[in-house]
Amino acid sequence: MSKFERNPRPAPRTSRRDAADWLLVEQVLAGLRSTPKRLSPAYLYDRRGSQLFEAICELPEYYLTRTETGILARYAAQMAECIGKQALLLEPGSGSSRKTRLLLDALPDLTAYVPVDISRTHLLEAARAVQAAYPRLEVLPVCADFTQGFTVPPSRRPHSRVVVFFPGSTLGNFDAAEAIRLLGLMRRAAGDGGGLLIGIDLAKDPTILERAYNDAAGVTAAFNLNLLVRLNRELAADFDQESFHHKAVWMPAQSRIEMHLVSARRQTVHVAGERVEFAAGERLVTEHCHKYSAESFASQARTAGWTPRRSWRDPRGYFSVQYLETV
Ligand code: AVI
Repeated sequence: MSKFERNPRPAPRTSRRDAADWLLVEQVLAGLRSTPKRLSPAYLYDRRGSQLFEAICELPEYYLTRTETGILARYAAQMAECIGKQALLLEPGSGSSRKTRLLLDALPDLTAYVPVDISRTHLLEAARAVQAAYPRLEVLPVCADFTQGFTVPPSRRPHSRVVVFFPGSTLGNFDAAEAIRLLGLMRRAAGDGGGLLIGIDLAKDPTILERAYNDAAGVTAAFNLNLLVRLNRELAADFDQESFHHKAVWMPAQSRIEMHLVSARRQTVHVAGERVEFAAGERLVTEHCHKYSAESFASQARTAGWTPRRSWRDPRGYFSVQYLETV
């Protein structure tokens, strides 16, 4: 039985874990009470969700990972030139650190690599693998939620500058104000003279975009629907997976793909002891994936204190990796 079944709205308790659970219940319920109903995309990434996301990155329709990897592989030497010698590389949301290796290969004199991830097991596993592959590099894993800010841990050797590496177009999952706040946190972590190397997915033909988020094999659908499984397990909810379907739609005015779970019929769902009504066809918004122009990204970055210095694209112009500095 879930701990929320008997006491669906627990009063804040003493431990940090209980406080985190309380926050989760309150945030989920607030999202389900809003119009349209909306949940944070962070909830998509439980263990199963993270596995499904890894599978998404391999899909033929999901061009993002492959395209960005291609850009990094082709231009790593130029990126390394921008980063300069004896830098410290900080990677928020590092996950498997797979793309990072392309950079590490081009940066033999890096002072330290600081992967930051909320999943301790994942983080330590990836950090161990990087350490084994680059034995002379100091690897300093930090287990933290990067959206709350980060501190750079002390390294053995002094560094010339801190460079934040934020690939994957993860910034696109944040709405404008949040994205600017996040870029500001990175600016603070990098300090004066620091850099940011960031992957940005570009706006393109909506057919290509909608296909990338509505794949034929149904992996993105499983990823989205897994959120309901998580709510059933962790918040004593009773969502019927069969009564919702996945849909990803391009919203031109906002320049974003929205991931929806659409209610197939009129229904009542219970979540942490609260009744939630869904009309037939009503959507629950689970993720925003913003797509940028060079200008729209540069404007957000400038607002957060970054100056664009250099950018690289793939031949089709689908994706861009950008290097920015603090001055
Ligand atoms: C993690 N993030 C950059 C992905 C994206 O494309 O916005 C998440 C994702 N959602 C569905 N497919 C992939």
